[in-house]
Amino acid sequence: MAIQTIKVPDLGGAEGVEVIEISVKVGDSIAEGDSIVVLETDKASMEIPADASGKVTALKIKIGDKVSQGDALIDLEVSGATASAPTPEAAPAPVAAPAPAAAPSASAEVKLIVPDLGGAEGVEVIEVAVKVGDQINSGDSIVVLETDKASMEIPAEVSGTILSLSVKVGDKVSQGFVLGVVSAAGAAPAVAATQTAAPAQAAAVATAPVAAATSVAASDDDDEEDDGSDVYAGPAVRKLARQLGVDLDKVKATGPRGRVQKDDLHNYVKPIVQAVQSGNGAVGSGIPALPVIDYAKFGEIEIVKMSKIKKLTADAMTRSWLNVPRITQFDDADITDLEAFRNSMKAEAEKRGSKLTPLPFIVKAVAAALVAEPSFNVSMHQDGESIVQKKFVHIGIAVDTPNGLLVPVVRNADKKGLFELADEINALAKKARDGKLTPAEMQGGCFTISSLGAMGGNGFTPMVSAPTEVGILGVSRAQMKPVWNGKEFIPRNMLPLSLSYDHRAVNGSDAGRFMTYLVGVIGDLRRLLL
Ligand code: CAO
Repeated sequence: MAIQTIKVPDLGGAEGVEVIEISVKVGDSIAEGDSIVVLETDKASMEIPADASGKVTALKIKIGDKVSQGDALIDLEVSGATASAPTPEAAPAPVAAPAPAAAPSASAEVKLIVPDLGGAEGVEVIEVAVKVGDQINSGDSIVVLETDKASMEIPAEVSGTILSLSVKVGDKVSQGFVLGVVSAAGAAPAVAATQTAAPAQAAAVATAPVAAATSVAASDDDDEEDDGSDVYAGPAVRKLARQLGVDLDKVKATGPRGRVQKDDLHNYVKPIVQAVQSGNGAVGSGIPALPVIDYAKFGEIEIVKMSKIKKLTADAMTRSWLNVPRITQFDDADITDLEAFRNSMKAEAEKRGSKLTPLPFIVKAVAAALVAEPSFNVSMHQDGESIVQKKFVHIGIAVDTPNGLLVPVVRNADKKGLFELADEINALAKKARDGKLTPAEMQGGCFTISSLGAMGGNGFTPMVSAPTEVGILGVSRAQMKPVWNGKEFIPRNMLPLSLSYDHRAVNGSDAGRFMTYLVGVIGDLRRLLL
C-alpha cells in the first residue's frame, strides 16, 4: 500500500480556478478515471479525474478553494503501488487543450474543426449542443465527445450563427473533423485560421490519455428540446444520467449556479429504485414513487430489518392492492345459538383434546357457502378472459406468528367435521408459529378466513390473496347487541363479518347471496344439514 497524492493537472494556463464540487469523500474506493473534483472558471467547468485506483484517505481541498496546476487534491491509498513511485502530477503528460479550432473559408464563414484530442481517435459524439440557426458566442459548447475514460466539450472559437452542422450524436470523430460552419460576423481571420490551443478558453483540458472534460453553463434557449442538453451539468453526471436513463431536466440541481451534481442524480434515482424494490411503485405504471423521508430529523429512530415473511407479505399485499378491484361487504351473524351449542360441547371437546373456538364453525359454514355459491370458488385465469372454477374446497386460515402472517390451508374443509376442523386448525396454527409449515401446507387455498375475533374490532377490509383467490372473510369480535325481533329488542350475540372480494370475478349480487347464505348458516347450524 502506498499513499499517492493526486494533484491539479495543467489547466491550459488557467490559475486560481474555483473548486465547485468534490465528487469523493474520505473512505471512498475510486477507480482510475473517476471524477474527483469539478473546477470552474468564468467560462467553463472541468472535471479532474483520478489517474489511479484506490481508497481516498484525505481531502486536501474544500468547495470554494481556488486551485492551480500542482495543487494537491486528494490522498489516495493505492494498492500494489510502491511508495517510491508516487505520481507527482495528476497529468504527467498534459497535452494541448482540445482547443476549438476554426479555419476560415473565403467568406466570413468559419469551419468548426475538431482540435487535437490528445491522440484519441474515433471519439464518440454524445451531445450536439447547437442547432443550425443558433447564435453562438465564442466559448459556447458545440459538441461533447466521450471516450471510454472521460468526456470533453468542444467549444466554439468564434461568435456567429451556425450555418450548417455535419455531425450528429453517435458519430465518431478525430482531429480535423469538420463539425459545422459558422457565419462568423466580425471574426478576426487570424484567430479563425489558427488551430492552436486556446489557453484562455481552457474549456477542455485533456490529460494523457484524454481524461479531463468540461461542461459549459446551460444555454438560455427555452425552446430547446427537452433532452437535458440545456441543463447545467458536468460530463460525468451526463454520462451517469445517460447510463441510468435519467432525463436531467427532471433532476433538482443543488450545485452552484444551478449545476446538477452527482448527488442530485443519486437523490433523484434512489427513491425510485427503493420504491420499485419495495413494491411501492412500478416502473412504467405511472404510479408515483413515495418520497424518502429522513425520520431521524424528528427524533430518535432505529432501523429494524423486516422478517422474510413480512417482506413477502408486503409484496403480496402490494400486488393485491394494485391488481384487485376489491369490494368489502359487511354483515353481522347471530351466533347466540352457535355459542350455546359450542359451550355445551366444550367438555366433550376437552375430553378428546380439542379446542373448540367459533373458528371451526365459521370454516364449516364458509365451506358450505363455497359449495352453495361456487362463484366465490374461482381464480382469475391468466388469459384475462376466463375463470378457473374449482371443484374442491380448501380454506386458508390467517395465522399471526412472531415472524409475520402465514396462511396454512385446511384441505377439503367441506368434508370435515367440527372436531376434525378444530384439531387441524390448531395443529396448523402451532406449526405456523413454530416455523414448521411446509410450502405445500400453504398452497391451494380457495378462500381465506382472517379471524381477529380474539383481538377485537367491529370490522375491517381484508385483502384478497391474488391471484389464487377471489374472496376472503374477515371475522371481528362477537358482542351482545340489541336486535329487533319484530316486537321488541332482544339481546343477541352478534359476530361482525367482512367479506372482501375481487370484483373482476365476483359481482355484487353473487357476494350478497354468499353473505346471506353464510350468515344464515352461522345463525342456524341446522341449515348445514339441508
Ligand atoms: N369473537 C369473540 N371471541 C372470539 C372470537 C370472536 N370472533 N374468535 C375467537 N374468540 C375467542 C375464542 O373463543 C377464544 O376464547 P376461549 O379460549 O374463551 O374460547 C379466544 O378468543 C382466543 O381464540 P384463539 O385466537 O386462540 O383461537 P381462534 O380459533 O379464534 O383463532 C387463529 C385461531 C390461529 C386464527 C388465531 O390464533 C390467529 O392467529 N388469529 C390472527 C389472524 C390474523 O392475524 N389475521 C389478520 C390477517 S390480516 O388480513
